[in-house]
Amino acid sequence: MHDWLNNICWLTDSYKVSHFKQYPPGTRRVYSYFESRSGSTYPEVCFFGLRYFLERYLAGEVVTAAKLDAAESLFRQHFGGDVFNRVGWQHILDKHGGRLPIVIKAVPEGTIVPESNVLMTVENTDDEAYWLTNWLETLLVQVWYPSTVATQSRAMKQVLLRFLRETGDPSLIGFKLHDFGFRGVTCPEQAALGGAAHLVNFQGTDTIPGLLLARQFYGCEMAGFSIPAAEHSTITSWGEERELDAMRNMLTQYPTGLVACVSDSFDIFRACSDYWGDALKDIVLARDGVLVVRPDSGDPPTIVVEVLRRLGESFGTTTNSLGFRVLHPKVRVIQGDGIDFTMLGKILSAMKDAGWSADNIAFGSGGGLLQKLNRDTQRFAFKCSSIVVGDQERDVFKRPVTDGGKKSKAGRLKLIRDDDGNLRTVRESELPNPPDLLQTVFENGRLSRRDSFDDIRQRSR
Ligand code: AOY
Repeated sequence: MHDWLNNICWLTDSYKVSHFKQYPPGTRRVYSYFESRSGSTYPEVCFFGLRYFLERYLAGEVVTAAKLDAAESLFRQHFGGDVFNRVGWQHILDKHGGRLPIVIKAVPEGTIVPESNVLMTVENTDDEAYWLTNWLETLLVQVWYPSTVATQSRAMKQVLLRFLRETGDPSLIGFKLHDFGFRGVTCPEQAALGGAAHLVNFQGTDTIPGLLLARQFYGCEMAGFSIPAAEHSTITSWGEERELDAMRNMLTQYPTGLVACVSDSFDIFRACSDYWGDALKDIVLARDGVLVVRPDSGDPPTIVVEVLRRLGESFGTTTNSLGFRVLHPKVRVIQGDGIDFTMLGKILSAMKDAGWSADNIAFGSGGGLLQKLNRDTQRFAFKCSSIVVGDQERDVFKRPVTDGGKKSKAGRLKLIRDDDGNLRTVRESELPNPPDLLQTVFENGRLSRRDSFDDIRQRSR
């Protein structure tokens, strides 16, 4: 029951079921590649997540007689006729023991690749399975999602690092952007992929499935960390007249370490000035730990600066060597409402303009981190660039007059580092040197040794 989707015969688009009859007669090889086309939102891509798709859906003896029977029956109803290539799939079962006769090469995960370069190539290894290469497009292109999350989270890291360098301490970067996104995605599998992708660049997360994916598929024992934190229900359930007691309770229940408390349930300004900054001030200062105050409504740049002003007024500040103010070390702020790439820069700018170091704040991001993006954010596409028909190899490409930005590359491709140190896509035939950076990750059902999460993080750094 839990494995109801797990059949490669139906992890594709319906029309692809019909494509085996549509290639030129005599086609023996179909070679396709995956890229982030030019004009993407972020100029360089962090490639991440392929191992999950390969191991979860494509590795091993994925074709069985039972799965072929089930697919044949489904497609007979779906198409109202015998469109399904039972003979072709039966060949994979009989001749290859149900392992896919495909070779996939890809850039190592975590590599930062400028847009418009090959990231992955796919080709059949058995002449009879020429139709299988692009059957796999649908599933393989889904790597767009973890790659786009990793790409955008890395771009947000660059913004944070710029402000930390200008106003504070860049060594704090690992916990400056916390993943709040689980509830805003469509399903636990997406949370796992997006959550793990964010952890390529950061160490703070509340998205538990991301940890599990990093552990299960990339061998990372514990990829991310969190702290005790309030939500509105744990504060508002005390009633407005006892909000102060709710906040005091947070400090006494967690007498040491970091603790975060959402503070806008009724009046964020009263909470900062009268509760944290007055009634509870001595407890906060006596605590062996850090109180993190969380506003959660209003115009984020305005509210953050005002919260800092009030906390600074009550708890005091110091001025760092760069000339920016830092709150008393027992008090910090986390802004988790409205955070996306654009808002992050606006808040940090407003803080800097008001003389505040970025050291004072961390951010939480949910929808803006895991959901407010799509395949067009990085213009990801998978296209055939070469075929073999009979004994003739031919270039394949598209070049629509209606959109020059959609033209695709031709030929068998490799990714190289050129003399200037830049990554570039050239034809495979263009000389053995420099060497191809694409590595074989899947060959006839078998996976290559996986990258560790640490290696992936190191590449992205
Ligand atoms: N978590 C830091 C630890 C996490 C959260 C998760 C949606 C945290 C809040 C916090 O401090 O306030 C999902 C919203 C918030």
